[in-house]
Amino acid sequence: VTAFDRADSHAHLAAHARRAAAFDMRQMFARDPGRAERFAFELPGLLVDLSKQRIDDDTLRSLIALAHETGVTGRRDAMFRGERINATEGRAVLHTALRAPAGSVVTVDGRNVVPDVQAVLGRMAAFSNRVRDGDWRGYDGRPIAHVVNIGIGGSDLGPYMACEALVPYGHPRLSMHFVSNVDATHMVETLKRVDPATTLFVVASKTFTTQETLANARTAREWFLGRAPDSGAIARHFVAVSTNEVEVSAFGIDPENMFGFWDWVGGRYSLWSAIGLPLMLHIGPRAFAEFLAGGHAMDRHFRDAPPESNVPMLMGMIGVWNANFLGCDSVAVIPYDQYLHRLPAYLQQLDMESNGKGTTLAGGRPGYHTGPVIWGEPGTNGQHAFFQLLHQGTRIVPVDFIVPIHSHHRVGEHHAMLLANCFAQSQALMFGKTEAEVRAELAAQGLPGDAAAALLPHKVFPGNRPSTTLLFDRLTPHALGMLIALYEHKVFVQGAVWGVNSFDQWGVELGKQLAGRILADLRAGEPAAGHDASTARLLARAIGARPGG
Ligand code: G6Q
Repeated sequence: VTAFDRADSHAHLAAHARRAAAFDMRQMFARDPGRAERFAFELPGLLVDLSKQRIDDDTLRSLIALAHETGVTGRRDAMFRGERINATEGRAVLHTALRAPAGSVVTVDGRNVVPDVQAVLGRMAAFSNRVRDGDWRGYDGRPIAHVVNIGIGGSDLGPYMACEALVPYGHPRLSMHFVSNVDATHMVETLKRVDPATTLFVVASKTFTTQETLANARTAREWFLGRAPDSGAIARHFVAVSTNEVEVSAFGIDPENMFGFWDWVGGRYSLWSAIGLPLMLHIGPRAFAEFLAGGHAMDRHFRDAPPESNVPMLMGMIGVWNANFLGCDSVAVIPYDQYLHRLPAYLQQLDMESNGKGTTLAGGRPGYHTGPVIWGEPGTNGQHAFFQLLHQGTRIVPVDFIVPIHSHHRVGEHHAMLLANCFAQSQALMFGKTEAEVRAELAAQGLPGDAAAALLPHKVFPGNRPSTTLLFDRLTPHALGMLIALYEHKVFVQGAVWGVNSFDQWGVELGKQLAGRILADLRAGEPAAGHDASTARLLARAIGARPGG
């Protein structure tokens, strides 16, 4: 039994949820003129509108009580202090130190890590400036024009998402490429688009033992050596980002060309560390500093704001409300911004790898659901695809709408149309369309009685479906930093309530182990004994042998 089960507010919320089944947001808005104001939260450059969630004042009060009873704030403070809250790996969790201003103090084992962070940022900045200024040159004397990041998971999703998000700030000479998949297609198709003499490979791996990344890095090196004048050229074309200097050297990258980080940076929280090197190359050190400052601004808010107005806390708790009390299994994240097209994939890892856990910190099984399924695509595209289910399906899927007020592009009416669609979707989810409204509409269209009656139920929208809208001024590096840190802390809050360790990922290990055995079979050209019949058959088929023969 966890604090979540035991909490008085849990029982209260469960009872409250039975009443909430009758909550009708249409009526709540009609009856309460202050609702939009009370449930909207302003941070510099960002408005978070929670008023279209199925909550009332009592819900929020009880959710805050639940956060207190489950020790969210204590755990938050322990994280900021550098305690080893990642218990299963015995590590501190300090992505917040990566964006702490120079001069602040964050200690791990009695050592202030901020100077270490600043030193790496300084090396990254010096290197980025040389590449961006054209001073760092390839083997034939031309400046770098392509950056290929080779990494996977946390060493890919963050820098890829952020580089795409901040294209308007990108260096005009540099094109950014990201190779993650061990499927050779990913590397082959990327290499077709780059010139070895002007390409910088960034091999990004915290451990430098990840199978996919090392395979891709070896293939890239081989390709490069087949074209470069001599192996000395490696030093101008390959850099590494890692915590493992020994393996980096063994691979053939000079530690001079390595940018380090620390075990207290989790992979999916590492964009702010040297893993962000491609982003710094892309947007430059100054804009990268603004990105960090945005993250830090959100850290200060999360650390200092009272729970009643603490946005990550409220978003996290409302997520708990939707997941555990209203029975929602998934959350859709819909950025109305094409530059944020990788955000759903990024948040999918952040949230699902952090809170997709079936064991509590104490080692027991939680008697409730933990992390929801996170998914999404940019709007308006999603509207023409899966929004049907969001509006009329039998499942309730809470939606996060994320949209900037200003676009980077003033082209015709595009942005007004984008905003209109975004606002309309949350309105439609909330309002729905009643039978009476549909009937009146059909009558106005002059549809004959029978046809109208047959069509009527198909055109009704139940409404009362929850969403949050995050409305920010413009997609700047600072705004992106705030947004990402906001979601990190939201995930943190939920992990704390559910009593799970949001910072390990043992669930990815089993597949890796089994893949090792199966790869050995593929190499040997025959399945070893001991596989289940299905796997044995698949293997046999792939190898070209006949099952059992
Ligand atoms: C993230 C995970 C995982 C990790 C990759 C790559 O939190 O730990 O996605 O980032 O497995 O690991 P390396 O950086 O060690 O190659």
